[in-house]
Amino acid sequence: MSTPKQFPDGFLWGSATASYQIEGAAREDGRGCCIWGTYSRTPGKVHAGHTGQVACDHYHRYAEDVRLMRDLNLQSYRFSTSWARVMPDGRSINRAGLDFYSRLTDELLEQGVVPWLTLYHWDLPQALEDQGGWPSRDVAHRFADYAEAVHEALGDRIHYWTTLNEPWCSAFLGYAAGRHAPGRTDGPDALRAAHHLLLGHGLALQVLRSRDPELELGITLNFADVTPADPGDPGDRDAARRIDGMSNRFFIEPLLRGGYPADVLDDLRAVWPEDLVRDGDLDLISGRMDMLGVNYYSGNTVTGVPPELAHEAADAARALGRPTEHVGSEHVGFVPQDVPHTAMGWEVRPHGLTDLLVRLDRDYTGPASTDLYVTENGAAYDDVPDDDGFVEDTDRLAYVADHLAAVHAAIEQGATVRGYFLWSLLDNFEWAYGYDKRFGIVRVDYDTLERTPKASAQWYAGVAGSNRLP
Ligand code: GBH
Repeated sequence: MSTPKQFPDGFLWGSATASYQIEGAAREDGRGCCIWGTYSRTPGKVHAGHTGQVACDHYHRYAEDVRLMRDLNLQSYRFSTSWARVMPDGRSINRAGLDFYSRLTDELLEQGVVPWLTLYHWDLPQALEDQGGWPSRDVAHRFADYAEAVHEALGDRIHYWTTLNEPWCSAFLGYAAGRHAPGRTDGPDALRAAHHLLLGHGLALQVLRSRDPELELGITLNFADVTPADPGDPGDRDAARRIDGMSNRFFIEPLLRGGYPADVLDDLRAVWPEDLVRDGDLDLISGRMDMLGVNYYSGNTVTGVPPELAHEAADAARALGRPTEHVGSEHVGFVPQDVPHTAMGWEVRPHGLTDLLVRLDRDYTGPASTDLYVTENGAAYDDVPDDDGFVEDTDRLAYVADHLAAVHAAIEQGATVRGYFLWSLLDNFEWAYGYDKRFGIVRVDYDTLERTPKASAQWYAGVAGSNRLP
């Protein structure tokens, strides 16, 4: 018998969702169209032609969902606001859209659940994509205006504000690989998007800070556990440096060290737009953050070619014309490991989360006195409901338990981790996979829209209620 793992006092237990993935009501109360609406209606882009038109119908069922959170002992709820609901054309304010988030916030507070707001979880108003999207610098300024509008409506009741969710995905899956909305495949545009997302973060941070110095402000990034296939092989080590550079350091370094990593800029020199970064941008981007949100799911073992041949190999990969998110490192190979996988095909690598949190604290957030929160972690598995809709999801439960043990280990090693948000509260629209992949600890029956907590939810309620891992 091992002893239960106790978490620090005040550790924040929550769950997370995102607007486009759960709300539905895509045409209600003046909501504008967003890039995921357009993308999901484009044949061949999303599994089985699924869209977010109805999703979990959270827009109408939010009160029931908040009660569910309370019943599950959740202390905090991380949700995102839909820019196109608040600003249907990306510019002018839609009062009815803001009212929904106001009702949601009131309901959360009434049930004793701390609201944690994310301003952007991938659903750019289509009108702004039509004007160039994130590769266009103007969108960063529009984002700051949007942040101001949301703060004007909710700032009196919400303390935790994160600007962006996973800008890596928006930039590289959306504009380089084309596997996410808006489905474009242009390397330099993806880099423009990445920089303008960060700039938008910096501008929004400045607006929010000046409106209320008491807010807890930050951003959420996705991180991957990257290891070389053969640590003794220089090509493999270089591949790991590159993928770690693009997936992890490309965003964290401008935010917390004031500049893009030199080795990554070097990898990108053939595609980096010369005029992209203007004077003052990096000062804005590196504005003080109170917290960093860490999304962690998995990682990769990578292999390269000898460094002297890397550029040739990248050219060859590009010439094959297969769009990839790994801009500038097209030649890197991914070596599947003989470990358990989730239904997404992602490797289960809990130890990577300990290493990541310890590294972030030591190299980035610790020195800056920025708190770490795990803002997403969870897994999709092929759930089998019984006749009552109950799912005995031992696999998901084990995934979460192992990753919570990894978080606990990082805290024991000194990392300042203040909370954990499980992805996700509900089964929902899993982007390009539609409703085919289920991440919820609560099952959603997409015919009746009925919610049924799974075994993992009951278990997680126990953890959240006792502040310790059994
Ligand atoms: C998150 O993104 C999103 O924020 C959320 O909306 C989504 O529903 C959820 O995850 C589940 O997909 O390099 O081995 O880690 C996930 C971001 C980035 C995670 C790419 C998987 C590739 C596998 N993903 N990553 S790995």
